Amino acid sequence: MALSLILPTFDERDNVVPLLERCAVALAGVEHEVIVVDDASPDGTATVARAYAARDPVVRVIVREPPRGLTASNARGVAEARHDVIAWMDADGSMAPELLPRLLAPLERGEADVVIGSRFLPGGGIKGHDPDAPGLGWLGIARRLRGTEDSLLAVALSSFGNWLLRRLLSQDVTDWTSGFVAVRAEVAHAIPLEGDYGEYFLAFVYRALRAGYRVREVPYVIEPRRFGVSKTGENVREYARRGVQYVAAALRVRRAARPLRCPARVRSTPFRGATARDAGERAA
Ligand SMILES: Nc1nc2c(ncn2[C@@H]2O[C@H](COP(=O)(O)OP(=O)(O)O)[C@@H](O)[C@H]2O)c(=O)[nH]1
Ligand SMILES: [Mg+2]
Repeated sequence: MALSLILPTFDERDNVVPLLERCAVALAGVEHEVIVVDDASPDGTATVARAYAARDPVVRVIVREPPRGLTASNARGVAEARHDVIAWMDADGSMAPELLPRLLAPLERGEADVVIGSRFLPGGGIKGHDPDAPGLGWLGIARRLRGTEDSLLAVALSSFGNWLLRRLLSQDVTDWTSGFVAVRAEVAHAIPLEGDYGEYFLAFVYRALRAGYRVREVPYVIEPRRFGVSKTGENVREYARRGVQYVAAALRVRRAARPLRCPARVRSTPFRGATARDAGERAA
């Protein structure tokens, strides 16, 4: 089993090389390639990534033309992937590549088709969570986020959003917005990544579940971003816009997957004359 790891980047100049170095160590025992998909970052991410790739032949750097987009970048990575397992994760250093072998294990054992890194399983944790000192709850999280590039508001909204998504979609998955995942290549090719930003993830996982693929989660603790800024949002208005995008995507995939009305019930409805209203009611 060999791995294609996709790293989408936009303005991650100070994060991408340290991450590539960590990937090389974490994946030393795994046949792999790393595909950096950069959206022509103005900060020169592609330049530093290419300088690294010149020294490490398993790393490829793809620079996309505008318009930029996280979903389109991950989809491009999937299209370029050569191996039988495909994984993708954020490239800001918040997700530990050291977790990758644990994501791959259930795929290797043939026990799963999709393995998600989850912040919400026991043993996992949101940004600012300290597994060695979990006390103080949100107060401790707020304190530990100070001096990082992540905000308490973003972390709280992400937790609330996932609570809501578990109710809208399924409790079988705890982290519907993870974005840290390893999948059998067949699944990634069967279920295209669709959307604009992070909402592609919940749609992908929901469709995979509905298609009968085996979805597993592995807990991990996400780290706050140290360099650069979040592209999810920087203020309440931007988070609200993303939130609406995510919930709309959840409702859309849920609706698309709803089975058609039971035909037996439609047939047993007595025919009461062909008025437009009756026809409308039956079709509803
Ligand atoms: N290629 C590409 N990557 C993106 C884009 N937007 C965000 N990313 C990357 O997606 C990952 C997650 O973005 P991030 O800003 O960390 O979002 P946050 O974790 O929700 O704050 C990072 O690796 C970003 O560089 C984009 O438009 N194009
Ligand atoms: Mg991030």
